[in-house]
Amino acid sequence: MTDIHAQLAKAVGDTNLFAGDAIEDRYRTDLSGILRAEPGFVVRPRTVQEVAAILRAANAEGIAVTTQGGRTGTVKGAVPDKGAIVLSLERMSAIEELDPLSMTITVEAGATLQAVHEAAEAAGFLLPLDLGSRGSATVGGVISTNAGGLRAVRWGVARDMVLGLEAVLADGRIVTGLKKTLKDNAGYDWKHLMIGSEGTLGVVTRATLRLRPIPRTTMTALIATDGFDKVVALLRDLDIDLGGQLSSFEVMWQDFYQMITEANRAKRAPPMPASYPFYVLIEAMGGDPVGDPARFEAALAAAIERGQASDVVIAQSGRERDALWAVREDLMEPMRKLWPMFAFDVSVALGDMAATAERAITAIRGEYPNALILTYGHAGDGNLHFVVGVGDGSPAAEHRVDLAVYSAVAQAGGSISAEHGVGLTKRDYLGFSRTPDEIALMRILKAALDPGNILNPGKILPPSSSLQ
Ligand code: LAC
Ligand code: ZN
Repeated sequence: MTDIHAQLAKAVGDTNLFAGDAIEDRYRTDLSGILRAEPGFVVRPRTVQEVAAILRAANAEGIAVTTQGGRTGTVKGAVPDKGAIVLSLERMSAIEELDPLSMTITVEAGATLQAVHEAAEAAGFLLPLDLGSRGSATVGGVISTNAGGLRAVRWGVARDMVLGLEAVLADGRIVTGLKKTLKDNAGYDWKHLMIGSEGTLGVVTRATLRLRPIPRTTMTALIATDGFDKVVALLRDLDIDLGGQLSSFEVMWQDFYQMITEANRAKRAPPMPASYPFYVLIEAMGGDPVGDPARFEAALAAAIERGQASDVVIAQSGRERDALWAVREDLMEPMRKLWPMFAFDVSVALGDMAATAERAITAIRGEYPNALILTYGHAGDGNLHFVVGVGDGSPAAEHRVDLAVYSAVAQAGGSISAEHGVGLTKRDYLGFSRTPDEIALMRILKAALDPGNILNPGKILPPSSSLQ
């Protein structure tokens, strides 16, 4: 037994330490689906003290540690290096405290988003952060990527819901700051360094999250429009007309709508024809069961009146609501057609979104005339998704498509990652949306917090020998 093996065994016990062939495949990959990792060890701690012991040992021996949550990331951020230690937080999944007076919930990082939703709802509260992979994504994972998802237009991203954090530093020091208030200006707000750092600056072990009272009403509609300028106007006018209740504003390009409704036709009839250039799925949530639906209908009638909406379907039941959301979320079947595919989560200012999408799509088709491209996004957040299939999953093809998309994004001064993070997949493009000085500052932070470079090394920042 090597020294590190013995130290890890001492930290978590033999039953929660796996090495070599005893490592299950699920620890080797993420949603990007490329089975390539050969970690040296998997450890499954139960307590923050065990996490600290693991990091102390790894730091002393100079062995890389990749922390894993639900492994539903898409950028290889949770894919370990050869020989590295996988630190899986799956056994640290307790819902520790729900404080109904302060409207907060404190959980361990391995709890799934869905488990937190359910605990909050049982007590009459909503954790607004919601995304398609809610059943597998963990609190630690959504914090490490600063996930956004479907309701950011109203309640913000993960960063806006984290009030307090506990994290373990590279040297094993446990830093606990589980505050329950929004306002805390007592010096540097270190938790924001951890949020979105993809396991490169520390290991998040606990979080205190801000809850909201659960809304009494949910209104959902699908809207067709005949131009992106109408989409933009619709967002602005609905925000006002719905009195601040607009909680989702999801835009789908015609190709997306066609492909999804066609692929799922056996399961459900399309809610409206596929003949419109753009579709917007909106949801509003409020507190007045009588007034809210009436206001919602009036706002949509006004949108039709103004020519912003060409067609509208309003969900009349929970079942109809699910069917409308399925148009946006039931992507499994259509995505099979695109496989092997490349997925993007860029952001640009809303005013630049249509032109950026067009530029990226034109550039992709310039390389691959028959490319299948799904274009959609969380328009209210400036967040645009492309899923691209060119019939070739090779690194060379991926690079060509990446360049097409990221060049368009850079031209608009946007970001190469709106919500999924950088991981390994995008690190060579960091310079497309960050200046050399911004990247230099990131390196200073990384060196200060992880001088031995053991925390998820190689993720986010390209190796320092490269030009960026
Ligand atoms: C979505 C994921 C891909 O919004 O972020 O569908
Ligand atoms: Zn998304």
